[in-house]
Amino acid sequence: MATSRTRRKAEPGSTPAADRDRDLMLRIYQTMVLTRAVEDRMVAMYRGGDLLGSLYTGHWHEAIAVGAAAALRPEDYLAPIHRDLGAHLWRGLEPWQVMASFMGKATSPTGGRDGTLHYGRLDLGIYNLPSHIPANYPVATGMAFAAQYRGEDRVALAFCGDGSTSRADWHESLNMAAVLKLPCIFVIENNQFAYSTPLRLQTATATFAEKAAGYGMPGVKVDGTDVLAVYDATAGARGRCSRSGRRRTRSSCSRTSCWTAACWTPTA
Ligand SMILES: Cc1ncc(C[n+]2csc(CCOP(=O)(O)OP(=O)(O)O)c2C)c(N)n1
Ligand SMILES: [Mg+2]
Repeated sequence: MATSRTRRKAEPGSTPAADRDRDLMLRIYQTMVLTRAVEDRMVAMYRGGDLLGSLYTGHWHEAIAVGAAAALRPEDYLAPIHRDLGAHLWRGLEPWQVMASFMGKATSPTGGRDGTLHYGRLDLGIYNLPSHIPANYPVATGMAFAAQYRGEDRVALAFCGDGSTSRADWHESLNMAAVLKLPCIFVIENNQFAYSTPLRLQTATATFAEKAAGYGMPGVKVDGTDVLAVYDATAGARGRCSRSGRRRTRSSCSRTSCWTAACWTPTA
């Protein structure tokens, strides 16, 4: 999470923070802070033996989850993973509902059937995280297909980690989305490890963004701790994906399926 001590000048061509929508910036900041606060509390509860299942936090992923979710419209589909509580909170999930899920309460979004984070909120356009990762990728591809088939102006955005990119369903999803020119945005949260497997054993390319070219879609790499960079990259991808954006830019052939790779560089 960028702080005043780490604040740097805006990237060339990007809008300086001072010129942005103040209410939007405030809400993004509040949601990132809330995400960290909720997860800090959950860590304490986990250590105290108060949670049923295992706990993954989105520490240092807040800017990716919140920045990407904030750049979408409410009608767009979201397919988060275990690092993306911030996206849920942005869409309106209440912190107590997260706690209820991890404690297996009947009041949780899954009615107490899940003791971890496999909850979703269909009414908020958030689909349940399938346990096997990145099974949310084919789900997002399907949601984008549905939107395109129905002629709706909405996109689907799916998150995944660096380790998930080695799975077959990851590649199948990207290929199908690109071939069918679906309004889909794929975000890779590269935190350099998948459990104990380091990045160098996961991919032979320097970045995940460059893999996009192999599928015939645009790819960008941004600093995943820079919420404005994530927001801008996602907003740009959404513009290329959306029906109205395609009409505006007349780029109907090559840009209908998009990709944003958000990479996190450890600072400590
Ligand atoms: C198909 C599958 N294999 C293994 C797991 C167990 N698992 C849960 S999180 C995780 C690490 C995933 O690494 P990465 O995709 O880089 O995400 P990160 O946790 O680093 O954010 C693993 C192996 C799983 N959920 N699904
Ligand atoms: Mg990882």
